[in-house]
Order: sequence, then structure tokens, then C-alpha cells
Amino acid sequence: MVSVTRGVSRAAKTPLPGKASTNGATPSAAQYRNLRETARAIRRDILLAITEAASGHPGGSLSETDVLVSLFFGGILRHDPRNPTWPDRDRFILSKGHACPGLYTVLAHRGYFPRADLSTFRKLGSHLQGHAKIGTPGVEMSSGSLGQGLSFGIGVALAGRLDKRSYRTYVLLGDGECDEGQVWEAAMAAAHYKVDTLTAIVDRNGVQNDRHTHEVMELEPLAAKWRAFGWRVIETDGHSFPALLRAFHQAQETKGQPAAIIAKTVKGKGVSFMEGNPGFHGRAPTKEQLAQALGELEFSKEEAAQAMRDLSFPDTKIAEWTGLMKEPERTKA
Ligand SMILES: Cc1ncc(C[n+]2csc(CCOP(=O)(O)OP(=O)(O)O)c2C)c(N)n1
Repeated sequence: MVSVTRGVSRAAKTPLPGKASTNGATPSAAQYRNLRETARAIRRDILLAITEAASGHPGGSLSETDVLVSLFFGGILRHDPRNPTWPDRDRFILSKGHACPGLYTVLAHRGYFPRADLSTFRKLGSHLQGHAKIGTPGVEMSSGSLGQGLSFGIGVALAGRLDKRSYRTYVLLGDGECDEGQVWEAAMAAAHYKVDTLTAIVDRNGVQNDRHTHEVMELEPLAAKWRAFGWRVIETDGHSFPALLRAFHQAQETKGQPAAIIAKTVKGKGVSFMEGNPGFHGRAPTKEQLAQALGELEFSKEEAAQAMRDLSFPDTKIAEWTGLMKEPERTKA
């Protein structure tokens, strides 16, 4: 795992695990570089896990990666991987539960469980099933049936208010998921109850199951809809760490109303033949496609082999899969 930055905001009087170490200071160029490197390694491991399972959802996992890296590695979440049920932790709820390979990989890189577990994804007996479920360290809600996470998040946030705890609640939704009526019932309720500790993030990648969102159900003007429901809306580039961290800080500073971050993303981000392609919503790459994808992410054969060793792949498979790779340009003499 690359070393990463921690924390930029929500200065606490008492230091808390996983808290901001720079107390609101602008991250340095090196810290941003670390975030990008972390995201690149996470995209690699997402693809390895899904290819090994021969099923799963790469598109929405790759689109959400930078949002998740900002939360878990950019100092936005107050959390402690060694104590996943710490009562004062911020809650992250993955409402688009099919994109759990992204969450699992981030949790593994953050130290919630061993990275080697990723090679058990979708296998019998694994705690990393095809949709996230409570019981896996760091997973706050069993999800997969779309539309429920925001309602759940309101309950979690209101419980924090009743218990006089200062934690914040973040819910990641898909844009296709916003076709669900329950999302808008929840949106109305969160504004009514002025749940300003709640932040919704919409992964606005423009693609849902097998088609583009505008073909299935026109969502635009999406920002105006959230505003009309009483939310503060922050639109941002969902692949720019400075923009994402700024958006999260604005959400944290919002008082008296919930905040929605509409993160403009690319489905399948980082892999040319997956980008914007509904065909890779819920289909695993072949081992040949994996080899191409790892090359596009600029991993050398040796780097890919090391990652596969870290994930406990057998030597035969490491040799077979990396044997299909071409050395990327940057590693050529
Ligand atoms: C209630 C419900 N209806 C249908 C599905 C099947 N389904 C799984 S993923 C998906 C598309 C989701 O699109 P989006 O929310 O945009 O996710 P992303 O593109 O970010 O992966 C659908 C319809 C489901 N999981 N739950």
C-alpha cells in the first residue's frame, strides 16, 4: 500500500483516530500525488478481484473510486479501521451496493481486513459477497436493492442527534438509483428534519444497468431537483481530488439543511474500453482484457505480479495472467 495523507478538516479538540493531522491545511502536492497513487492501486485490485470472481460490477466501482479515496484517505471520514464499530465514527453507507468491489478494496487498503481477502470476492464462505452486507468490517448497511441507503442514512444521522454524538453520515448513490421513488421520499424527509450531518453523494456517471441514464429516465436538471427538495447542492468533478475535498469541506460546513454532492464521473474510469460503456456495468473482464486494463493503468508485469502475490493468487495464475500483459511505455528502457 502506498503511504497516504490523512485528514484535512473538522479539527477536534481531542485527537481522534483517522482524524485530520493538518487541521484544515491545504494538502500538499505530495499528498495529492499519494491520493492519485492510492486510487490507481485500488483500481488495479478492483479489476483483479472481479476478474478472479468472473463476475461483478467494474463500471460503477471504477467511477466511485476517487470519491471513496477522498473519504477514506483524504481525511474526510473520522474513523478507526482497528475499531470499526467505534460509536463516534463517521458512517459511510454504500447505497449502490452492487459497486461493493470499490468499497471492499478501499476498506482492505485502509486496513479493515487483509488485502488477500479480495481474491475471495463472490466465493462461497467469503465475507465479501456480490453485494455488501453488515458483518464485513467497515460495511454499515446491507445493500443491493437500490433506493434504500438514503432512508437508512437519515435514520443513522437522526440517531446520532438523539444520542448527542457528533458523527457525520455519508451516503453514496448511483444516478440510475435516483430513478427510485424512495430516494425522493428520503430527500424530502432529510430536508424537513434539517439533517445537516447528512451528505448524499450522487455518482453521476450517466450510465445505469444496460443503457445511459438519459435513455432510461431523464434526471436533469438533477441539481435543481435536489435544491427544490431543500438540499444544499455542490456540483463537482468526481475525479479531481482538490475538487472533491473542497466539496466535502463545503458539505461539512453546511448548517440547517443536508448537502448533496453531485460528482461528475466516468463509468469504468481509467480503462478505455470500459469508460462510458454500459457493457461493463455488470460484466467481468476476461484475463486478456484485464491484462490490457492493467497496462492502461500503467502497471508493469512485475508490479501486477506483486499485487497478485499480495492478494494470494497462486503462482500459476500470476504467470498466466501477467504473461498476457505488454510492458507499459513508461517502463520500457
Ligand atoms: C430495486 C432494484 N432494482 C433494480 C436493480 C438492478 N440493478 C442493479 S445495478 C442497476 C443500475 C444502477 O445504476 P446506477 O445507480 O447508475 O449505478 P452505477 O452506474 O453507479 O453502477 C440496476 C437497475 C437493483 N439492484 N435494485
